[in-house]
Amino acid sequence: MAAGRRFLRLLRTPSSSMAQSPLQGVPRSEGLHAGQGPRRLSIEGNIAVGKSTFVKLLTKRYPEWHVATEPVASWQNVQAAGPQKPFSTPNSTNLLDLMYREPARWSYTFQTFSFMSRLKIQLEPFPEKVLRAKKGVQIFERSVYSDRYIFAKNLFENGSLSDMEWYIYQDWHSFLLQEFASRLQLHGFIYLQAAPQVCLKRLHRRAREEERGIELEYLEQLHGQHEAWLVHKTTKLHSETLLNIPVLVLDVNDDFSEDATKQEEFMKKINTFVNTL
Ligand code: UDP
Ligand code: DCM
Ligand code: MG
Repeated sequence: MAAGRRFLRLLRTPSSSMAQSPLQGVPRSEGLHAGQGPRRLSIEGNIAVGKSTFVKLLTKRYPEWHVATEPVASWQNVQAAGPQKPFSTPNSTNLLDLMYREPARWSYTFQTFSFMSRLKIQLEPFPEKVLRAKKGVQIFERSVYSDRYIFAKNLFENGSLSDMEWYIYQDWHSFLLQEFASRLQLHGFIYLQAAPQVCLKRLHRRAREEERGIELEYLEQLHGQHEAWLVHKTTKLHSETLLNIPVLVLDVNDDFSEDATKQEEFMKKINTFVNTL
């Protein structure tokens, strides 16, 4: 089944309707930038844009930084006996696969699970090497914010989350983010930006089995969500703090994985960016 086509068919909110005041009715919250502790950044970007490839480069260049990769493997192997589908074993379920096969049934379940796995990672204490460093840096591959403002929001807009599910999701998401605000704080986003066509090409190159039905239209929807949130700043957010977190946009349309000059250019930009945070 073509997941992208299915998502698109269900689309009920035109993206132009997202052009609203980003903070309507939202309480002001305190800034996150006080203090001189480690700086925490998240790498954001569309599916298969090159985030994991990019964080590998960062790990090589900055071994003293701590990098937390996206826990996709745990979403592909949930320790619960589930519906017997391909890619699931008797004692585990591939939730990523279920979501792409039956988005209306499994998207809410997937989004709660992926959020919880992300929350646990973001709440972990700073590793020793980060605390020891003069300017410790922690990098996350995506964040609890992209879970909501990219994926869950998009799944609601294309009809894969019901009104009730989206309401409940936002309710607990806002509550938990408020409860854990100080421990979840991020100081910057690095947005890897590329055309959806480029992401599709890389998605095919990676050939992750569960994603084989994803079509260009779905990547276009997600691209629109990234642009609205991180570039145009038109996405309605739960807190002003989030709106004010600095964003570094890197154009990764050209392949960078084998291009040392390009990599050097990115590393310089990141170094400058981190030093301003
Ligand atoms: N890739 C590539 N050129 C690049 C960056 C990535 O060919 O400049 C490939 C990479 O080898 C992988 C696919 O694109 O096969 C998706 O990359 P990655 O898993 O890093 O993307 P993510 O989903 O983490 O953003
Ligand atoms: N994903 C999702 N919802 C989230 C986070 C991720 O649907 N909140 C999906 C998109 C990709 C996979 O999980 O199929 C993450 O892989 P990637 O790093 O390639 O984007
Ligand atoms: Mg990745």
